[in-house]
Amino acid sequence: MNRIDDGRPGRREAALVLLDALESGTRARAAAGTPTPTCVGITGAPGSGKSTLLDALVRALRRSGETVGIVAVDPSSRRSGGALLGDRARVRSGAHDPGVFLRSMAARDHLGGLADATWASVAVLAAVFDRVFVETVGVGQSETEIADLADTLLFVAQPGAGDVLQFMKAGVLEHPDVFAVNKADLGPAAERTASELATGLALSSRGRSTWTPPVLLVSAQDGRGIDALLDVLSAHREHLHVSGEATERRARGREALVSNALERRYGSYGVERLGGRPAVCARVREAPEVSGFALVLALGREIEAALGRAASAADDAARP
Ligand SMILES: Nc1nc2c(ncn2[C@@H]2O[C@H](COP(=O)(O)OP(=O)(O)OP(=O)(O)O)[C@@H](O)[C@H]2O)c(=O)[nH]1
Ligand SMILES: [Mg+2]
Repeated sequence: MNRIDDGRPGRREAALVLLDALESGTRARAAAGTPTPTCVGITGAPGSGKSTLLDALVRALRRSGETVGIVAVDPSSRRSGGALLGDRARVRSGAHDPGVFLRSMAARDHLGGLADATWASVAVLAAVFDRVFVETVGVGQSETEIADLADTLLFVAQPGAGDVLQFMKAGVLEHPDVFAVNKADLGPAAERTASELATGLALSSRGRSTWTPPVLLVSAQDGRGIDALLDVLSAHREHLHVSGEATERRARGREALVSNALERRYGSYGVERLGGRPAVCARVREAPEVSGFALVLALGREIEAALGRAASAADDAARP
């Protein structure tokens, strides 16, 4: 993780090579029939209880002997380091347990590269732990990026979070596979929010999946609904495999991750050198056996070569 976090020029390639090796290892395990971890993304408004809920899930998973890797992403940097440490304290179960690893990441530590850093961290954790979770505050861009990365997206709402129309306008109903209304211990307000969410979901159109996102009432505080939530997460994992959606979803996610990474590195001008985003996505689709990280490296080299040619052509043109 230290190596992939090393942002110095020249180190990025070494990091991508390492990540490629990790991803290839994970893929080889999958090919040999060894179960590989699915990545569950957790989003929701600040304070909805994502970290507390994750802590409850982790404790339940540890009781059944599963190891857990967690990436906690704070895209807004709106909190101080102290608050991030508070976050760490809330996911308490990992403190003295080698079966749990938590990595907190703030935007200010990864200028321009939080999404890349998250992708990389997930690849590292997936090579080591049975389960991988990514927690991120549900604000704008980070949410769609987590949807590209996660196999299952869990949205955490809290009582009084809003009505049908607000949920629909905020776009929170589009991506998540599972909805949990947390703080059910607070009473009937939680049930009202759950039914608003369910109504909103029934009204919204959601792609071609045959999966109907369930809405659960849970309490991270008193533990109600936690086992049911774990069952639903397993059921979604099962659904992805049985329906074949796992492959399609990972393929689409990979296209987005690679294109986004290239765009951040070389700008849309750079990506245009390869024919633009659709062309890049097609290249990614044509190489399912190559890791996303290796593709970023290879396509990045092509862009650099094209940019170099453009630069020397401009030099030639400028010559008297
Ligand atoms: N009553 C009640 N309070 C809860 C429950 N779960 C979390 N809380 C409280 O809600 C507050 C926010 O919890 P967090 O877990 O930090 O929420 P979060 O969504 O991770 O917040 P950010 O990371 O800041 O976005 C804390 O004070 C928790 O103690 C619950 O099930 N019931
Ligand atoms: Mg949190």
